[in-house]
Amino acid sequence: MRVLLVSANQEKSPDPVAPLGVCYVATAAADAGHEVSVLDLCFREDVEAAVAAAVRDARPEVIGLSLRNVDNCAHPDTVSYLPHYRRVVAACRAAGDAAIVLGGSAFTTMPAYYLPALDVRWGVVGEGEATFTAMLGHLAAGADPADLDGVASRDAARGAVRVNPPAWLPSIDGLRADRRWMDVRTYFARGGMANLQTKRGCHFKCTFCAYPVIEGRGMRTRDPRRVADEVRTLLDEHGVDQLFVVDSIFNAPRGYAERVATALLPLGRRIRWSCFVGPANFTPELCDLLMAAGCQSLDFGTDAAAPATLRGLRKSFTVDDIRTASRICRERGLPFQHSLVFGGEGETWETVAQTIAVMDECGATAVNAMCGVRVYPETPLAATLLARGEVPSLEALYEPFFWFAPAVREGLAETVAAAARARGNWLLPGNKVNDEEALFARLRGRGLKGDLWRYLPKLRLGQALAAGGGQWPRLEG
Ligand code: B12
Repeated sequence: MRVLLVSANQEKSPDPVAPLGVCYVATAAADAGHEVSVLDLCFREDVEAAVAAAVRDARPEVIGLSLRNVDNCAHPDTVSYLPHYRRVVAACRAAGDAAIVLGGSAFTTMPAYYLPALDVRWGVVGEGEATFTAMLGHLAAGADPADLDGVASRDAARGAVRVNPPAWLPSIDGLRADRRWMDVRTYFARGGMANLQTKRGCHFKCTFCAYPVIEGRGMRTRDPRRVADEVRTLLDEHGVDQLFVVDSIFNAPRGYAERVATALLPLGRRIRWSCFVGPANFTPELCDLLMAAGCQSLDFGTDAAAPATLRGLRKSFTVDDIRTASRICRERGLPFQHSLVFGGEGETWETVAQTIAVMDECGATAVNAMCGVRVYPETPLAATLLARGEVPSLEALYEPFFWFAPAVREGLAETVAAAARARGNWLLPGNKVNDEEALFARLRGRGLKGDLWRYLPKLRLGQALAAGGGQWPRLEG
């Protein structure tokens, strides 16, 4: 079949993010013999014109629409992307009569919402490679794909939505994301890095997290040699030497990060990369190995640093793990960030103060803090809050919904904002206290690569020096 895949995402904060998932799906569909083209809307201002031109060129029978973000997950400056998605769907309809199939992480977290909200009949939840390809086979043969695993469908006449559970691929080792489907150079220039995946799935039980819904619970890893080959291709064929590993957590399952880093060792001097890690199972040996393999910064998915909140969120590490991991990075001079979510189950003013104090002690390069927990429909937290009557309905979670533990509901955003203001190395995506967005955009424009929060201490120093009439420190790329 003739297939057009459209990446709808236009968010450029904190960086434009290359549509890796679309590349995986496009490669699988092309390998299965379909005629595939891709339209990436990220840098396109005239959505209607871009869609019309792509449809004119590709004459698609099916348009696969990739929806990455539901919202920016940030409170109180919340952005919902639904109006933009409506515009893209309308543009697809105006341009032709191809069947539309929705997919992507946003769609997977709430298929029962998106199909009616966008008035679309078909969708795919979870991994797209096998399901979308099977669906195309059915549609080409005039068969009904509604029974396939991972297919979501909507009967417009009856208004009923059916969502079949995804059949997670037992192995992801044979998958490829052919980069010919994305503009690697533009993303490198404007986003400062390329992206790469080494595993899928998350078996952790954090109550609020949608990763197991999006990627499945079972962790499936790639052969580290294939990962290294992919990095080599990005380096040699695309000239990209800065990468972000998009795995939900890089240092799990136990031993795998070591194997990937070992495979990357021969490239260690030529590449720079970053990833999300957990504070548990983070040893000096692992840190040394990561750095030798080119790792230049780490983002810890810490969420909280008080025992009661860690328990409430069902995190699988302790405050001591956070301290130890921080010390290991600090001693080696490896830039690191802690990402936090204030206001979760078990949060009180005392735990807020504990978390802030532990952060001060840890000396992180940056702290990225969200206020209020974005509750996703399929998560354990949603089930708990619905059972306790603390959210009005399942449907209420479709629109950006942030939950605050009762003890800190009033005044949390102000308290965290004040903490951030007093420190200067804290970033609050939902509250423009130390608003780095414009500054970071300028730094990207000057060609700086990789995670820009690495530069925060120097930026603060620069601001202080400039205020006193002194010279800015040098920021290397
Ligand atoms: C890595 C990551 C980041 C990195 C990206 C770095 C980079 N250069 O790539 C950083 C830190 C920059 C980032 C930022 C943000 N992120 Co983020 N991120 C992720 C993460 C962990 C992985 C995304 C990824 O690349 N996956 C790998 C690819 C291969 O998978 P995929 O895109 O899902 O595609 C598969 C399927 O979805 C499907 N599929 C995809 N498209 C299509 C299309 C069709 C037609 C079909 C059939 C199937 C299909 O098939 C693909 C292959 O199997 C996800 C969580 C997760 N586990 O998914 C969050 C996630 C996507 N991010 C999220 C958010 C909110 C953001 C931010 C808005 C946060 C913020 N306020 O700054 C920004 C937005 C950035 C942007 N420009 O869009 C949310 C989105 C949900 C929501 N609430 O909206 C997620 C789901 C995390 C969460 N909170 O649950 N993110």
